Amino acid sequence: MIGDNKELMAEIGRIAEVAGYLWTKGWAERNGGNISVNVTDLMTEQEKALPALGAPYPLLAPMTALCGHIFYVTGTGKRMRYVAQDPFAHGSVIRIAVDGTSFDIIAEQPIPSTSELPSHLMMHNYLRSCGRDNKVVLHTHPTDLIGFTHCQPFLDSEKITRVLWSMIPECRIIVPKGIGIVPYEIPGTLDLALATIKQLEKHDVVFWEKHGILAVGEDIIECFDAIDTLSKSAQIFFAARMAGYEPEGMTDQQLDDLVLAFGL
Ligand code: 2HA
Ligand code: ZN
Repeated sequence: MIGDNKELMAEIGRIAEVAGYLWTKGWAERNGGNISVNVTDLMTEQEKALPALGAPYPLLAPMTALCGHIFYVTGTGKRMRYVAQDPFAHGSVIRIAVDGTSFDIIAEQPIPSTSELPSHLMMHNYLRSCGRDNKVVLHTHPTDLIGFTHCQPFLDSEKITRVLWSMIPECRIIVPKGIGIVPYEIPGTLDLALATIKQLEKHDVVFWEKHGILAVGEDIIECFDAIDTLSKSAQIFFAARMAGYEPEGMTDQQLDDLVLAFGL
């Protein structure tokens, strides 16, 4: 039934496209990474009322800013390379209950959601409650960016932001709010979610020490582009280092000129 909804299927197609990029980039070993996208605005009233495929899943805390909202989420243990091929066999469409305390899977198959779903929903809930029109939470494992998080001096928001911004002008433009840092936490935990939400007050991209990257935004392609641009900067930095020299980086003036030129 939802397969007839062209707008929704186009968005699912963009999710599958990005899942494919995560795999081909080498950022999604085994079941690494997860995606959730708020698709409420793309659903008809009839689709929003689809019956649940099984029993409701309770949530840890009520998601008061997400009552009745609908998400596509990748499945627990599912591989990005297969999400790319068949998003409905490796993820599902879920609906948050009207009181925000549980969710139902409503399409297309009863694929249990990513282990990070409670964290993703807390982030969606936080961002919407601040009035940010956030639709996407994207988590992935880019090798080069994770590499930076193994080096203590770079586990500093200002320092890592300055280094990556200064490798190419696009980075300053495409990631204008810079990078938040979350010290190591066990994957999938409430502590990791809460520490990430704290960083989302100021940033749209957060580095998780020795684990991965989380980006939020209004559009899945833009979320991917932000991480991809940071990865490009990291590659330039490491390529220069491997060639035996310290990359000069853009000057403060050059970075500030971009703020004026692009109204950042
Ligand atoms: O979904 O990447 O952080 C697998 C993960 C957990
Ligand atoms: Zn991960």
